[in-house]
Amino acid sequence: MTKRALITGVTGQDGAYLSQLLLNKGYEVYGLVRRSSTADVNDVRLRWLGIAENVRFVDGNLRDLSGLIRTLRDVKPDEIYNLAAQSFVKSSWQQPILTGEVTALGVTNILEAIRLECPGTRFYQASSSEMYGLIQEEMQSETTPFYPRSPYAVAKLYGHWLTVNYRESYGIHASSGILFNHESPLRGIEFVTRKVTDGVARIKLGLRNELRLGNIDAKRDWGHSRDYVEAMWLMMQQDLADDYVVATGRTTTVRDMCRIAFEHAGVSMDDHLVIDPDLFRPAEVDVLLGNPAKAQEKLGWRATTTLEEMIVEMVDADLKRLKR
Ligand code: NDP
Ligand code: GDR
Repeated sequence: MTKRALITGVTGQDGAYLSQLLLNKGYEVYGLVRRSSTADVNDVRLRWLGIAENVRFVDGNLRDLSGLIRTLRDVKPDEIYNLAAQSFVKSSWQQPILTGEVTALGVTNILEAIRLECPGTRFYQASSSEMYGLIQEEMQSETTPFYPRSPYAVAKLYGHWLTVNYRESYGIHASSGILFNHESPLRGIEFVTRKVTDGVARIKLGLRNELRLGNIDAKRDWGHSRDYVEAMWLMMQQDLADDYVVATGRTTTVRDMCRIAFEHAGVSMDDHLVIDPDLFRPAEVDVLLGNPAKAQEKLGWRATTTLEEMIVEMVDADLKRLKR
């Protein structure tokens, strides 16, 4: 029988790659999209992958419980992937209440809709390495204590624990993927990797002269979104729901990530990179390094794309896009 998946956040980076993966596996893919005054769905990423026509859009918002209940009644999904969120950490200080309403309480809405309408549906929650924040252990695993450092991370921690709680309270097949940073040519322009690859491509083409960044000493464990959505799907295929860290096990400074992009484009980093104190955050997560041993052992998952390969792919995609 054809499986049916509902993805919230289908217009985002992960929503696009996950749609592609599920369509390739023969799923019927439904995507929750929020209405905007421009009539068209924001399907630019899905179009980039050539799959916009294959995703069935349903109107909805993570903040609207009754709409979610109606959607689940109509769609009757076998699997729900909750990727929707106010996902930009820096914005969460500017919009802490909105971040809480969507990124935290939105999880309650969708889990309540599942409990009331289709308790047999499997649920994936997009949790985040940001929950570790002020690091308690050198390598973070499923058992490392959390210490969130932004309104975003606090909201994600709520969503994570609610997922665990609905699993334990109601027996819902609800899994939480604690994903470390993952990027791609479809990454939003506000996130540091894409800001760098787009900026470097603009400098290379003579469209701009400088790239302004904040804290380039921060370290992140970066992987590719295409690899990470596979881990989401694998979690949903397990007999028992559980929580998994998804990471590469390698950490790199923003500075060194930047260097890969500049060197690939053949542009001098020293001549063009400017540090802007306004871009520093009120509280920083200095270093993240994930231990993916459990995902490797239980899901048979591992990251396949190196940081170098990914940054080169992103710079090339931005050069191509800008030349067009
Ligand atoms: P994006 O920011 O690219 O996508 C976010 C999505 O959420 C968009 O489709 C957006 O829709 C949607 N959305 C926002 N608010 C609402 C709302 N109120 N109702 C319905 N939809 C809404 O994020 P990513 O694809 O990068 O990440 C996917 C998820 O994984 C997010 O929850 C993120 O926090 C989490 N995560 C991401 C990591 C990463 O490194 N990428 C790492 C760990 C966790 P619209 O197009 O209308 O704005
Ligand atoms: P992050 O990603 O906050 O880790 O959250 P981001 O790319 O925004 O920042 C990574 C690190 O780079 C530093 N930095 C800058 N960041 C941005 N955006 N812009 C800059 O100019 C800049 N200069 C330095 C930041 O201070 C930070 O240390 C991402 C999101 O996808 C979350 O949704 C997800 O949960 C986590 O990854 C895991």
